[in-house]
Amino acid sequence: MANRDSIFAAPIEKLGDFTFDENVAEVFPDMIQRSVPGYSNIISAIGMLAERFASDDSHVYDLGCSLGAATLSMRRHIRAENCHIVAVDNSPAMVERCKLHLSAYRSDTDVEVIEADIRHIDINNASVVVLNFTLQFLSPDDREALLEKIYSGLKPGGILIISEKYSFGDETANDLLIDLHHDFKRANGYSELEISQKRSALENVMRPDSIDCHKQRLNKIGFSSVAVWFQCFNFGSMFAIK
Ligand code: GEK
Repeated sequence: MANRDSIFAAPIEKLGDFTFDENVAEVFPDMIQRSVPGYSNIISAIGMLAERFASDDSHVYDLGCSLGAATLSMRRHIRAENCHIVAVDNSPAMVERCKLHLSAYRSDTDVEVIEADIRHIDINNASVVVLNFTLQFLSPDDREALLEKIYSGLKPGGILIISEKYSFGDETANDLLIDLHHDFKRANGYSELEISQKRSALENVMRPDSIDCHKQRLNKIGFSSVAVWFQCFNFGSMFAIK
């Protein structure tokens, strides 16, 4: 069984910004399952979309791959020949564990795990690009530049799958969706202290955009078909096709 996340269970005197360090990597599967509504459904659907969109002799990117859950799901589903998955994360602890995790399963689709900043890697000949809860950790200025780079690296007909936590312009709706998310965390065994300390630690690190902001930015860059295909409370996932 995965190690249980108790990072914010005891009072922390000096609460710093959240980082993807060794402690987080160790409990990550438990943390993301209990914190992100719909995470497992999204991971399964990423595999289904990759099966449809991955083309022969192309690259598939998993940007901010953490322990490689999306990569594993895609690798299980992809039928295309000579498809190469590139999984990227800039946390050494995540990359080390991701490599171990992936090597435990056998597949015909090869995977390369790279420790790098996704803002600085080359993206080319791509049929599928996944940003599963990663874009939200970049500064607002870096988001558009990364999406432009992804657009130019995608083949025509290629797909970007982008899952995020959203903000909502209507204050009542926003507050209600945040409350429902906190209820979800309570139901999954997180205490009030854990919820509030995690919220503070994420405050400077994660600034969610609205669904409209995502759609407008993707359309402006040139993506043709942009749609939300999943939403639960203030979390969701979109696709954008070139
Ligand atoms: C999953 N996709 O399980 N360059 C590379 N990696 C980055 C960067 C960056 N600039 N910024 C953040 N990361 C995964 C879950 S988690 C989401 C993604 C979450 C990495 C960071 O190290 C972390 O592993 C990941 O993005 C975000 O499907 O924890 O809410």
